[in-house]
Amino acid sequence: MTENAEVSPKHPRAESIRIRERLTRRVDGGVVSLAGLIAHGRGEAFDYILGERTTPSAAHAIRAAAGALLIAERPVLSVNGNVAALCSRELVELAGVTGAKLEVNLYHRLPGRDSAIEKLLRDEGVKELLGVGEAASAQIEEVNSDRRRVDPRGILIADTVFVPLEDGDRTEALRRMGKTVIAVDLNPLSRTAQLASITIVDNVVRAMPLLISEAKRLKGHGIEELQREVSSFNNARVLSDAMRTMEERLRELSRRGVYIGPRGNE
Ligand code: PTJ
Repeated sequence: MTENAEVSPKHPRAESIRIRERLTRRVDGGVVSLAGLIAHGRGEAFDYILGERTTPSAAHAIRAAAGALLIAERPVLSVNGNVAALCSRELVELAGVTGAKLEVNLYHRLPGRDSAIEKLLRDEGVKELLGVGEAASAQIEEVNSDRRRVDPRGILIADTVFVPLEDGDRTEALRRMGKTVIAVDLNPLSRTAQLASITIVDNVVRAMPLLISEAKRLKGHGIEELQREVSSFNNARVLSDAMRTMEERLRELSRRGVYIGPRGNE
């Protein structure tokens, strides 16, 4: 059994511990893989350096991502174990606002994981869910993991795919297939971050609610305006901004020798 402790609201890092517990509590049922816990730890480390807040350049990427989802003809939100555990409600809401389909797509497709994730999403009210069981019957040959198994009604024919917390292989393959790929990744150096069309360098827990409100706000805007916003987006610049923020913060923190987070010294 995975153990979960009471988190005191007075703990200076209560929010971070609560997020961890949302993941660890989902290991036993198979939603989150053990590799998912490692991936989260890596993300946390980058989040410390970033300052645990949404930077202006991440907000810019979120705006472009919302626009790209709204102008897409066949958008799909790809769901893995970590995002199901952390943001299933937000995924269902984002799908509703943008008209995107939801598809379960797993790096480790162990027996029962897809249906455990399905249950979480059904509990949040999702009606149509792709990629569960035999429905993941198509293959993207270039992908060297279970992620190659996709739904022929979803990722295979999508023009835009949202891939929060992804590994580089599939991002590369999807780009080669001519799709727009939107990633959320706290590590601006990862292959996914580098290869995606739009990379949101932010914690998925902070980015999802912002993405939903941007999509709601932009929904009333004209398609040409959205297309202009998306086509003028420069992903290399956003990645440079994220690295510069980290560099400047580390320089400042190393001068003081203390950690300063969004709520001050912790
Ligand atoms: O559920 P599965 O089987 O599909 O597997 C999911 C994981 C995440 C294990 C799988 O996609 C994987 O192995 O991913 P990687 O290659 O470890 O990459 C995950 C990336 O997400 C890393 O660059 C982390 O820095 C980043 N990351 C982790 N947690 C967060 C994050 N980015 C944003 N928000 C987070 N909370």
